[in-house]
Amino acid sequence: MSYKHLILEKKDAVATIKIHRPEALNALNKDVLTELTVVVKELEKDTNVKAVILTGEGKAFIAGADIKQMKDMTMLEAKQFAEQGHQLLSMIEQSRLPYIAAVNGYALGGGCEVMMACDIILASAQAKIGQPETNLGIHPGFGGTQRLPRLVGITKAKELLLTGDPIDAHEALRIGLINKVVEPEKLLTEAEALAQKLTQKSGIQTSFIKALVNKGINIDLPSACSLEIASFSSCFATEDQKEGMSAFLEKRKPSFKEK
Ligand code: DAK
Repeated sequence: MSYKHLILEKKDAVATIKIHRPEALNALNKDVLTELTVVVKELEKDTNVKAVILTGEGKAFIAGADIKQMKDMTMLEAKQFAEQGHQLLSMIEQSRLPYIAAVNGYALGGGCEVMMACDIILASAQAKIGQPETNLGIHPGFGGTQRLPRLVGITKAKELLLTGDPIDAHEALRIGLINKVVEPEKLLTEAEALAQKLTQKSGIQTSFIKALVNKGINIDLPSACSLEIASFSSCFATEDQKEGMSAFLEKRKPSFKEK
């Protein structure tokens, strides 16, 4: 399928989605959200793909939800818009695939929320990250009030949400919001190297690990540990477990078959 606001590239087992609406700093309108939803579903089904990079064209990753489109929304339209965003972010979070956000510039509002739904976040040293919605007379609507405190703790989350002030990539790294700060010209190369590394893992384990962390963080520890026990034992029903352990003992690299 061809996209108006996205560029999709596939190299080996890595898919790169670039949001391409630079005239509006890649702001998320309904069309962009719809296209992102379609591409995420498409990649989920593509068994040749084992890792995804999400990035933006130009000086923004995503400068937020589209303010021009939101300005005259009714309450019902706002609810539908928020549900559309939440559905997309849940799909990324629950995807079998590891998503790497390569944050090339502004990641504000909905952009920060998309970023937080990804599994590993690399940010350009030029990135500016924040939840400025309060300055527009609203609060985050794509999960920002919920994912941000889970990632950085209540203290820092409230500061960012209440002030609306953006932070730079180094501060985002310091508070645990992102994984790494990268020089702008190296961002995509680093993201690609990381993605290639992830494609060498067992995709079954990638999806198990994502599910355990994402589910476990929202439930009590004993229940979460029970989930891990059940999941761990099911690893032993996979060929990848036999292959991984045989490869170690035979002093060779494993070749996982996703079985
Ligand atoms: N929406 C629409 N257009 C945007 C935009 C946005 N979020 N951000 C930038 N643009 C447009 C600008 O209007 C401008 O368009 P023209 O005037 O050229 O037509 C173009 O992109 C270039 O922007 P600037 O001229 O402003 O560029 P600068 O380099 O001077 O400034 C900036 C860059 C990122 C600092 C500035 O553009 C800015 O502050 N942008 C807004 C950032 C922001 O407030 N983001 C949060 C958006 S609110 C909900 C659902 C979702 C949400 C909330 C509730 N429910 C339904 C409950 C989420 C909300 C948000 O994300």
